[in-house]
Amino acid sequence: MKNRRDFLKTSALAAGTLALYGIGSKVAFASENNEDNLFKLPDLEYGFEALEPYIDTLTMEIHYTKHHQGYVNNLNKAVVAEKLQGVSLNELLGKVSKHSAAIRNNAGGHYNHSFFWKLMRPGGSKTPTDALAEAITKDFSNIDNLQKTFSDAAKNRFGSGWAWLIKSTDGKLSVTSTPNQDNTLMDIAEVKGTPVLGIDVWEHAYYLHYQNKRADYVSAWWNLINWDVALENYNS
Ligand code: MN3
Repeated sequence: MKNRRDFLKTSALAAGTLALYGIGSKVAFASENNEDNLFKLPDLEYGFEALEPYIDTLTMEIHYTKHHQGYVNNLNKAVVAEKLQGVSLNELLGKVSKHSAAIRNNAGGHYNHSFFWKLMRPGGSKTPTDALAEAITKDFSNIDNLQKTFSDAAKNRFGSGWAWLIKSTDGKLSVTSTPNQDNTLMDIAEVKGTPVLGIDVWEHAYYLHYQNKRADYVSAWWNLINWDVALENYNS
């Protein structure tokens, strides 16, 4: 999924290309939309088996091909029904209170899962770096303290939802959680901010392998974090 900066860069490039070829300047852009102005499932940058033993192959396959695809399909149905084609995902989230529950649940589901796949990589990476490392030290003293605070939020989220590490507009890091497929970019979120880390704690994310042991899944998940992506999120 592209961040806003990439989007603007890509748009400028594409607009330049179109002008270059005399195709005209009026172009409908939408960051994650395809040419039909509908959303699509992003490519997974690793295989379903790649996150073993922390997340099992079958869970990954079902989670990506059924759950995430389902959010994309239902988001597109809602976008067409509500004549919102061409509105970007971030715009939908930022004004989600103006739209239907179908938009809230499925725009959230599409954003959250796209974010989640990208944040993980086989073998993870050892530690946060650069500005993110400094911010963690400033706001949590150390990584262990962040890990504990975040993991507690993930374990204590009642029912289905997500736990987040977010950056607020003043640059401060904090941990929060949201129910269902809500996230901290939504105008209805109690605590708002840019997601830096996020974990899916719906049972579909872990039940086949961990059954009721959500805490074991949360603790294993730290082995998968791509801290380069977390840094990009922090800097976005
Ligand atoms: Mn999920």
